[in-house]
Amino acid sequence: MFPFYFVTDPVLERASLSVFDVVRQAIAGGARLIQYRDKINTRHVLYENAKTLREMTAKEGVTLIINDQIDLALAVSADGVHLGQTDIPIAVARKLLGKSTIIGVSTHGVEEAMRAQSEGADYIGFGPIFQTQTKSNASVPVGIDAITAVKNKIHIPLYAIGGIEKHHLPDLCSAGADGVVAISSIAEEIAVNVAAWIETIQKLKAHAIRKS
Ligand code: 3NM
Repeated sequence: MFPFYFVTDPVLERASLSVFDVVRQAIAGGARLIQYRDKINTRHVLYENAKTLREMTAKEGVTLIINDQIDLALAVSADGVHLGQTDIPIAVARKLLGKSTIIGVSTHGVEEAMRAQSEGADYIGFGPIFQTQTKSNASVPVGIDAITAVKNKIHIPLYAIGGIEKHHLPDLCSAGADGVVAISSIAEEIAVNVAAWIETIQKLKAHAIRKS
């Protein structure tokens, strides 16, 4: 179980920082689960980038997930794909990708989460927990308590996403989040922040295990 899920976004890429630099920094900080998410570039550029990211992640034994595009995931032998609610059905994705490929799904409520699980998702993204500026069409924030409501109904891992800052981690972990995604709040110093977030989450989870 990876406590921190690193998702790429143009917010992270400044003039001097490419998507490769961003991912290199995330890996240096200890990220073991990376999603290549790019809603801007052409599919040709996406393919070239994904191919390079696959080489980089494979070398480090890091899991690479491709956002939305199943053919791209197949073309670069990614470990998985992350689907939104408006993408092709999970069952179809599963048929195309096979049993061992990871399929994650973005969900925004208990019903979507339960449906994702019953249709064969391996994990869910759940959010936005808080208001986010990073996703243009993000839905209404669900709040931390919604995590517990979802985790009471599903057994697959839940990654909390949307407007998450480091000080939210204790509440997110006690609500039942298995891991978190954060984009804007780790952007300033990616490697340093990813390392600090991972350490914090691991300590919180170790503490929870001791308590139970
Ligand atoms: N998906 P930040 S929110 C990519 O709710 C994404 O499904 C969301 O970025 C969802 O940590 C989001 O900067 C953006 O708020 C997360």
